[in-house]
Amino acid sequence: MFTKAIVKEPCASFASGLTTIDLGNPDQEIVLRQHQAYREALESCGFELVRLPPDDKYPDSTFVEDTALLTARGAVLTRPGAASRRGEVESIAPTVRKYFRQVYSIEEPGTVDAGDVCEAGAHFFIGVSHRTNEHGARQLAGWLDSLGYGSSLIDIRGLSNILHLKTGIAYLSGKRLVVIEALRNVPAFSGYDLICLNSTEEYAANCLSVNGRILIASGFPGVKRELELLGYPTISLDMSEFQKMDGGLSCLSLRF
Ligand code: CIR
Repeated sequence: MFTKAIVKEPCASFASGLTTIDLGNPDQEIVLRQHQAYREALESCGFELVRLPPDDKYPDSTFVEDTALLTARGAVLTRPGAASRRGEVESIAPTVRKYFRQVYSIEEPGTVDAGDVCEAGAHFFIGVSHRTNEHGARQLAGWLDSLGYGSSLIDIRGLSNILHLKTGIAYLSGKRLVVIEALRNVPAFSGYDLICLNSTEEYAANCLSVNGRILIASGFPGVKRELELLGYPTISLDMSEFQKMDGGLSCLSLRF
């Protein structure tokens, strides 16, 4: 069970953050409403929120997930691949240190966005992407090993439709993963039960399994139905404005 989630409200400069998607500009009023609904959904799943104030210096800073990896045995502060996001780590570090005794850091020349890191029980899948480089992925694998966790590196640099590994996969429970078609045949996923999404529902791959429920982006009835048939209660959230900035459900919080 998770008990706490760190969230950071979207700042006024949110729309000037990084994006590769051409879905138009986010509407700030709707952004704030969607973030509030997200916070309320986490609270309804039993989370106590650690709420950090918006920070206009870093337009992407509401996507807190990328700045740290929190595990039951220790935390790792990352070094984001995008230079414009590096300073976000310094501002989240005191909060992470407040709750974790064991805190490691990714060092230069390594880069890691924790959106590339998918925890699946005692094993972690680490995406090597255009944000997380091999050096960073190996440093992270080393820290995870010292905490007693296994990991596998998955090269996603050839996949143009996903920014981070977790844009395309989510861990549900047991040996079950949600994956997009392009990741279906990844050798590291053999032995897992895969729920493979059809191409029109790929944005829903970034769902979030928390305390017995699954937060899912609204507008993807196929995957919602499939998850419910498997016995997972779902909570649907409108993520339209975060999607415009390449963000998804997992990116908006750090859960522990
Ligand atoms: C970025 O490009 O860094 C942000 N606009 C979106 C980050 C999304 N984070 C995530 O998937 N973990």
